[in-house]
Amino acid sequence: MTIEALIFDVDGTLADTEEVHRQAFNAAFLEHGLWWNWGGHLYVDLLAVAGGKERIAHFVDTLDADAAEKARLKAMIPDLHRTKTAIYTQLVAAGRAPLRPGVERLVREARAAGMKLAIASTTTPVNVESLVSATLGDDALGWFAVIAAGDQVQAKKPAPDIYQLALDALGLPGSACVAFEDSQKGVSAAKSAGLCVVATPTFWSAGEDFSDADLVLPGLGDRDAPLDAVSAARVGSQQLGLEALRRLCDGAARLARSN
Ligand code: XBP
Ligand code: MG
Repeated sequence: MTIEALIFDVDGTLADTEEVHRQAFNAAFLEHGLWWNWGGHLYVDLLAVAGGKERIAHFVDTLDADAAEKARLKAMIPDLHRTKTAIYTQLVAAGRAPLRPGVERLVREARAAGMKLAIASTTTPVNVESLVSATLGDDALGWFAVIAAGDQVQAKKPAPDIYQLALDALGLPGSACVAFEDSQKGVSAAKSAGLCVVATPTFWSAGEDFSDADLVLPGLGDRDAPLDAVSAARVGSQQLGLEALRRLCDGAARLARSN
């Protein structure tokens, strides 16, 4: 398999951002006079719903309130989410969401090898821009040939739409690309779009089913955070590199053809 592009999910994959999102949601609720507070356990459940606006609407549906009150609360969502996004980007700009181990190394390796880079995320585009700028520098936004994010598609993950949008913009088939994801719904979206998928679960997604992924790792590994012994044995190195990716995805393609 010739890998033409690496396509990265953002939240949980480039960086472990969901705690920052959770804090931004709670701060926005307070700012709008809502005494809602999403604790960690509740947020793990709410993350089953992709998209911050959709997540708030789902939460409203769970409230013990009449239809008129739910309609009133849902009418607040656009303003609520704008406030949340403003708070989130401030927290990210302040360095609250560092890249996960191995992400910068692999991005730089792929660039040096002439591969294309893209992003396929459910989060709001300005969140992607703030995270990439804060962690890789302002020039790094130009490293990504395509940034497919948020409401650019109607159907969010696990629908494949955001990956298909990225593939169409890249002019590449899914079979020539590798996706990196942290959640079951993200793995499903990328597999449905025909990509080879590496999953790197976080605390927030640890309990999910990753059996559809072509490879599951605790992280991508780097000098300061090498892979554990079992993962390193599977990858053949202390960190996931382009050669291991090629072997992995060749194997995945052969398996897919034999089924
Ligand atoms: C994860 C999501 C996003 C974030 C919140 O996106 O589902 O909704 O949790 O961001 P990814 P917004 O596909 O990158 O894992 O409030 O901007 O939606
Ligand atoms: Mg994610």
